[in-house]
Amino acid sequence: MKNILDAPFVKEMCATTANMYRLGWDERNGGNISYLLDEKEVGEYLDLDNVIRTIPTGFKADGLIGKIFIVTGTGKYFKNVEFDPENNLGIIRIAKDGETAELLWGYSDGGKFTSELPAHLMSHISRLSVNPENRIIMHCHPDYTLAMTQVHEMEERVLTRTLWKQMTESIVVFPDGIGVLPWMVCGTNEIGIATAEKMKQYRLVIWTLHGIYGAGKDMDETFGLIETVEKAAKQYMLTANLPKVNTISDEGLKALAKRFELTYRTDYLDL
Ligand code: 2HA
Ligand code: ZN
Repeated sequence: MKNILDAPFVKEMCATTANMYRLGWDERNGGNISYLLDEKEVGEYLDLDNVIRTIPTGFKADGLIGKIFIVTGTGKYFKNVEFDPENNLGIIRIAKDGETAELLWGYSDGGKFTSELPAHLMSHISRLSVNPENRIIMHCHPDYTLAMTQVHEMEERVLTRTLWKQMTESIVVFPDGIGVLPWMVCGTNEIGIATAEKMKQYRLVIWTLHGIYGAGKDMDETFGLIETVEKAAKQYMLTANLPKVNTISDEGLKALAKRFELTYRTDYLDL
């Protein structure tokens, strides 16, 4: 059996959480990531018949029975993951009943997965129904995105249009736009259901006065989505108090979509 600490997926979790922490996206225990793993690959590192303990998830995820995820731990700090992955991360498999997680590795101090597991697993189900390649759900609290939720209208079309017009890359990176939830209590099945509903049409969902969810096929795609929204939100916040002299027109956005052959939300343009 190979050493699990050498597994590419453990290394990716360590590198990504460290990156996110250093960008200021994950203060204290903020943020969480879940990563759908390939059973064969995990089997090279772990005995899949050895269940360390079982943990109720608090909801049913029948669409994910038998699926294996590596997930950040509840109460754990992203800044610490790279130094002690076995305590701060866990590998879980959704049991046959759909509502129990079988711990295969990690959470070594007796801990468990993120409190946002409902939002993560329900979002995985939504994204997998749209794109079977989806593997990652990522949540964090980036500053400018969060600041924008205090001062900008939180309506999907209006918010997406503002972010598309901040810089050329926006529509290229997130042509499908951004879903928005009003402020809600986090860590509940309710916010999980609402997030997953948005994830049927968006890869990005902003939680007003809380943070952002991103989904993608791999770490780079998912990280890149959030990074680009945060950059556009930064442009907005840096210029929000200044007179706007230049902006990208709807015709300009349409020309970008043509140039990059984007499938985009045409109903988000005024043409
Ligand atoms: O895991 O970010 O939303 C801590 C959080 C809760
Ligand atoms: Zn959060």
